[in-house]
Amino acid sequence: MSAIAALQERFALPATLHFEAGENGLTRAVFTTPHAQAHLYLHGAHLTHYQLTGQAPVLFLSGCSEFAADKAIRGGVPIVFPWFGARSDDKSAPSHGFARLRDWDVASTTLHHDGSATLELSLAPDQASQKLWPASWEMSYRVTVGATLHLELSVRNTSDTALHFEDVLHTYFVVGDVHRVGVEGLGSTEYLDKTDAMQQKRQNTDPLHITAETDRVYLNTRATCVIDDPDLNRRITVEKRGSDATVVWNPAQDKASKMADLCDDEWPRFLCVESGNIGPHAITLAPGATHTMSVTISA
Ligand code: TA6
Repeated sequence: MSAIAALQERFALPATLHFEAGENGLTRAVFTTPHAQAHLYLHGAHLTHYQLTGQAPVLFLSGCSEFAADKAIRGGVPIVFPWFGARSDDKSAPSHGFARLRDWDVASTTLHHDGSATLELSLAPDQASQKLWPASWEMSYRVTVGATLHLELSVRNTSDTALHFEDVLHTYFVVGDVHRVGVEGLGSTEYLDKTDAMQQKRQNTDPLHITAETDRVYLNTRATCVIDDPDLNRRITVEKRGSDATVVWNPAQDKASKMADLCDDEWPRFLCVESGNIGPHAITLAPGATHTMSVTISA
């Protein structure tokens, strides 16, 4: 029996959730619920598509994304773990950690009374991850697709020593034109400006308008953010729990032109509003403890 047939037999939810070969033959789960459709690849437990019936897609997916075993998918919701960005002590280590490069296992599927569905996936260390980051841990990721999108990422420390890590749900949102949206919720918030040698600054305006390459790690914020999009005539709400940092990123023309997995004309049509625990907000987990971060997206 093929791997997909085995997943179908164990976890498919008739008329709501099935497994199939997606881009480049990578296995994906396809959600079809009364309110929304979604795709999630087992590669990286990477949610690549979420679309409410009758609306433009909420998640951006690059048309030039490589769906390769050793590459992260460009767009959707990459899972960043156990470090954010480049590893300071190992330049050869993959950017944003290894969780988004690994094939995750399906743990369970659940159909709810309102027609929404939850897919739970799990990840544990393997030889490759142990070489990069020798630690004992277990991750679970629960994705609930319905009138809202609910993402819940848990990390459990299965060792007898403290576990120190960063985690981010690095969400790419579709926008009509990044120059015309406003991001609400980060006014008066301190941030590290990655476009200006990580200078710590304070955002005095609310909403934030994107006028150039923007790459900011906002600190000490549990705020709900809203992307107000006049072109698509919608407001995307990003609510979070268990996260003290928010990242806002758009590469603009110059950086985008250097990204092989982003097509030339795509960069004005996405904005990343990312929820996580980075730098001063990295997590230190006691032995046996679990940390859960959740994000609820509505449009
Ligand atoms: O979250 C913003 C950021 O850290 C940017 O600096 C940029 O590197 C982006 O992530 C994408 O990183 P990636 O490794 O997916 O190309």
